[in-house]
Amino acid sequence: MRKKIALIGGGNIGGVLAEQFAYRELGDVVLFDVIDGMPQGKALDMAEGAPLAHADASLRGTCDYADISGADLVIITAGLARKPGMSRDDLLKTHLGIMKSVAEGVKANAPDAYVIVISNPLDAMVYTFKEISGFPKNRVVGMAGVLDSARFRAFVAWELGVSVEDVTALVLGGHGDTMVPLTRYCTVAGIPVTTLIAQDRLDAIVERTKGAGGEVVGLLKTGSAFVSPALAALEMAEAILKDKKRVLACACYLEGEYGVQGYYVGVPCILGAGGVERVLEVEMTADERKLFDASVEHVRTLVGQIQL
Ligand code: TXD
Repeated sequence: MRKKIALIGGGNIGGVLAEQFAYRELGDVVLFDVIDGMPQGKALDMAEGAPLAHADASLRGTCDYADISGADLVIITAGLARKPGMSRDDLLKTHLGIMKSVAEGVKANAPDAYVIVISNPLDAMVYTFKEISGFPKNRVVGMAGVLDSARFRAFVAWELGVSVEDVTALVLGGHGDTMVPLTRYCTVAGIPVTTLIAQDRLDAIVERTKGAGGEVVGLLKTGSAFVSPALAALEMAEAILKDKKRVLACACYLEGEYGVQGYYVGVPCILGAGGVERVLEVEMTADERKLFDASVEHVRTLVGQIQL
């Protein structure tokens, strides 16, 4: 019996996710959106391509929440993409209303699902989903750190001319300009990157990582990054679906860890069949902790603007 995966939002990221989930045979896919015909058309097109992808998985599009009934995994991209000049936080008001409707729809139709939230502003949207759905913290996680860490890894690999596969990295904190790429924990095949790249170049890579989302938005002009975010969510989804116990930087609900109480913040966690199975608390220098705390403060301020 294949897992049932519901994608709430059939836009840029939702479309890539639907294709990847189905063609990798990770489960049967239901693509939900509010634009009549769009999810149905996208799903039908991908389903007709399945023979060429040598993939047996069902794909269907819908505008009816009843069709996500019993989903094992739900991934939420509902909302609007950023336009040039817009910050992630600018999306807050619009997306609050959307997330409330999504949380009610998922709660009513897939009450036992594991949920990965992607919609921006991420730290506020994943918090909103958890508060409205009432789902336990292990079953609601935000996708940001895996993407931000991938960007950091790519920039380090390009700088050194090495395989991206050999670069590991952790980007913690909120998903915004205050995110904290921890250079001290970045290695190339176990070799600390601080011994391979000069500090000024590392600083430049940190800054590019923090601005990477905006860099793509500025180039695309009509939307934001969507392939790398989809692949980042897929990494998290596979960890849950296959019980891989991956250690990944995810937006997790903290209840005392890192001195944070009752907010979603990007931290390393163990992701498996139980969702967020454990939050890992890493040592930080005073400087790193100062940056992390500033990022947490930004999350607190953002969430403080939410009236549920
Ligand atoms: O790292 C991250 N978390 C970020 C997240 C990385 C990149 C993009 N980030 C955010 O994801 C972005 O700022 C958006 O908030 C979401 C989705 O980005 P995407 O590029 O997929 O946006 P699209 O293409 O506009 O798709 C959003 C879809 C669109 O088809 C709408 O019709 C639909 O969401 N939508 C809804 N679906 C369900 N329910 C409701 N109410 C709804 N409203 C809009």
